[in-house]
Amino acid sequence: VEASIPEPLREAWRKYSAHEFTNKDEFERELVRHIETTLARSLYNCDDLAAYSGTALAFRDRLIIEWNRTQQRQTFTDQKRVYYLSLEFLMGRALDNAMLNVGMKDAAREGLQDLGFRIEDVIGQEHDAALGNGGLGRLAACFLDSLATLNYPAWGYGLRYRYGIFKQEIVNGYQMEVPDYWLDNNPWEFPRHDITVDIQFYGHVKKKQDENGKLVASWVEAEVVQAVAYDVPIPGYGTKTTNNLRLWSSKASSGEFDFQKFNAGDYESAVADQQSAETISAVLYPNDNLERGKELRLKQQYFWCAASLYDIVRRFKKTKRAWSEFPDQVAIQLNDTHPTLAIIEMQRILIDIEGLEWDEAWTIVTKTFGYTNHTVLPEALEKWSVPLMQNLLPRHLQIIYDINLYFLQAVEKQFPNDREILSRVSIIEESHPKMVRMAYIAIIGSHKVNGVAELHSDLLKSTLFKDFVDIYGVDRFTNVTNGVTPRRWLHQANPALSSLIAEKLGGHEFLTDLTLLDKLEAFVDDKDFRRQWAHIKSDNKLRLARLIKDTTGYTVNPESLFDIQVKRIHEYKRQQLNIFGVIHRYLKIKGMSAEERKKVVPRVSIFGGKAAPGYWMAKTIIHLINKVAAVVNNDSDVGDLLKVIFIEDYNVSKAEIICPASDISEHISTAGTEGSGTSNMKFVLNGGLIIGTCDGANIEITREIGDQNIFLFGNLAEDVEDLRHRHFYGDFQLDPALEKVFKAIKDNMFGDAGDFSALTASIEEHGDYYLVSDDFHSYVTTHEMVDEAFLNKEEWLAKSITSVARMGFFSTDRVINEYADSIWNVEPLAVKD
Ligand code: C3B
Repeated sequence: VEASIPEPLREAWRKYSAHEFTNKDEFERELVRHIETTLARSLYNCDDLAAYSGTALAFRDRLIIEWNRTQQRQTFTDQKRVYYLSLEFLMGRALDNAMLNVGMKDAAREGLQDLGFRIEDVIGQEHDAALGNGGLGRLAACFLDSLATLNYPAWGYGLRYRYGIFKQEIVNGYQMEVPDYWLDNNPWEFPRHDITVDIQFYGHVKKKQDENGKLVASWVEAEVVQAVAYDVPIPGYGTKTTNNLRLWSSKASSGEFDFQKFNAGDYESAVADQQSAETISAVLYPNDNLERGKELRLKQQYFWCAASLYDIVRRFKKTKRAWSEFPDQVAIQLNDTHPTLAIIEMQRILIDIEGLEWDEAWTIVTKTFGYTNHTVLPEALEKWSVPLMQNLLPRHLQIIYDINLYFLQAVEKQFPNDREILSRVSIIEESHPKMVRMAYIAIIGSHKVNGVAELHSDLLKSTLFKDFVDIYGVDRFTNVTNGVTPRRWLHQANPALSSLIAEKLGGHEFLTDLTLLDKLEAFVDDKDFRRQWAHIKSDNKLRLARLIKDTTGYTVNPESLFDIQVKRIHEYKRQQLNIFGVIHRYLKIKGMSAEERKKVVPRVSIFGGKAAPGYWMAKTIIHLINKVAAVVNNDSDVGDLLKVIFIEDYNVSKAEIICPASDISEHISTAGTEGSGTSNMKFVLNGGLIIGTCDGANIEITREIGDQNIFLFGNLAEDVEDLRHRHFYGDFQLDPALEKVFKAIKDNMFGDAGDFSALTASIEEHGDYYLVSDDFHSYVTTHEMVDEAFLNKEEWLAKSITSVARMGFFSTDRVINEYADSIWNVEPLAVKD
């Protein structure tokens, strides 16, 4: 059925077509209308939540009007589009972002005030959309913001999890997980019940003849699950472009499969099937940098890849172009290996369904895909067991075997005298059971592979993917250093600083060209400017102190040095190094005379982050932090000289309060383990200094801001392997200061020492894989330098301002332009006002 209205009837449409509100009064009218009609409430029963829902609906109308226009424009011009496939989108709240991006926050503030509401209270009602674990998911969210802001025709594709990342509660110092049901009252999604795709699982493969007598494979007797699209509008900042994030939800197929059961009277089991279909998109796997090989996870991956590809192919086919033009119209970026099956699915569509020859199809596939690697940690690299894949996706496994065969034949030709390279680069690992190495498929099936910071990309080339550099040449591998969106992480999170900068630079242009920040350096010596800068930091620290008081009950002195480490809890990120350093500081203060204590720089050590529910060591670290907090914070001997805080349930909206409030933040991973890190960028952009190892993007941050403005410590990546090797052969000496810390723990200073023995043993007895002891001395002496530096307020301010001025490189706008130029080959779409 042709759904498009014929030209003669379009006049009426044009006349009545929806318009967005453009000022405070129109906003108020829309708000009241939504409250009274959509929500069926009135001025007699309108609380903050209803005001939030009404405001969100009013802004949603605005977004969807622009969304419609953007989609029409993109369809009409039919330029090449980018599709960003990510299993995680850690979006956080949408309302504040929407208000700022469309430039209507002031109007909304006044409008709400007229009607009796404070905008902060209204914004605070929104539930975070937390469809991600950590850095990888948040990066995807920042990318969407930049893609829209820069007017790229781009879509995000993900899963609509019923439960996002769990909520963390701390009970007696332990992490407890509570499900996060976030979908109630979520006004930001549009269900598209008309956009569905049937997705197959299980079954088997039959060869049959097509109409030309050619043998083709066909995947038959499979179970079918339906994917339903939910669309989330993504507004750009200061532009009319509103892109689409399409999230798939699973449901039982209404097709034949169930019908037979219903007709056979097997009602209960048909309903049970429905429930089992719905579990596919039920929950986000809560692991960060860890893969566990569960069948449901593989189902999620295929379900989402297949639905997304079907959608992309359908859009392409509408244009009636030749298949060879597919890579000129479509760029697909794989956010880590999670969507690697999209490569196989594309090849399957082209050869089994569209009837292309293998080589022709494979050329199209490799020109279309790009793959971003985010980690070198071995436990995070995805492998799927062959029997599992055989059962769930029989046709895909055949295609994988074929790809591998052709690939290995070519390698053999290229390196005729090297037998070992074949087993090293084979997609199939010859283990028991055999495993499919997803990263290898991603490399072989893409035209570009990139890491997320220079060191990381170099490590990929020299270690993990070295053989592939030999095979394909170094040009297939590139680096695109991560960034953050300055809209959320400066303008939204730190409005006062954003205004002050705008005042100095004569406008907010820096928000879309972050390199303009360099003009701030001219004001470093301006006394008045420094005072204002310091004042904003104090206010932000007060705001965080209030959050701490409200959530932990502890009172902290906002004059103290705020030292913050917030990120997923992981041994490689080394929160244990931090808490051991805190214990060291505590013991030192305890041993001081009253006179000596007067010289101590008061400090608040703030932690936040979730541990994967099954990651026992990470949970032990959280437990230790909380036990140390309970002792230190109640020690009247120490008072304000040291406080330890664990902020429960760290998430995006808390990060927006935390990042602007640091004096110093910690990015202290074992060198060579952190892909990039992005919170390092958020903290510096908000005027905090950082202490860090020579790892990930810390190195490039140092290069940009100058090594006098950062506190670097610890062993270098190039020395890590050697140190580990030496530990392995018994060459290990526990650092003497760390030994004292361990003694305090073992003397039950922080409760039952048995609770923490695994943690100390991993260092003392099991080889100290993360080099906590090796870096301890350098870590604590660098912290002494931090104290010293903090005493010189003027010098510290100068460092803070200079650093912000030099952070222009770390915007995701720069990142997206690099991907667009060097990987996607797409152009922004011109948008007229
Ligand atoms: C993360 C890395 O751990 C970070 O260093 C990096 O900044 C971000 O990705 C974004 O590139 N990462 C993650 O959050 N989850 C993974 N499974 C792998 C990497």
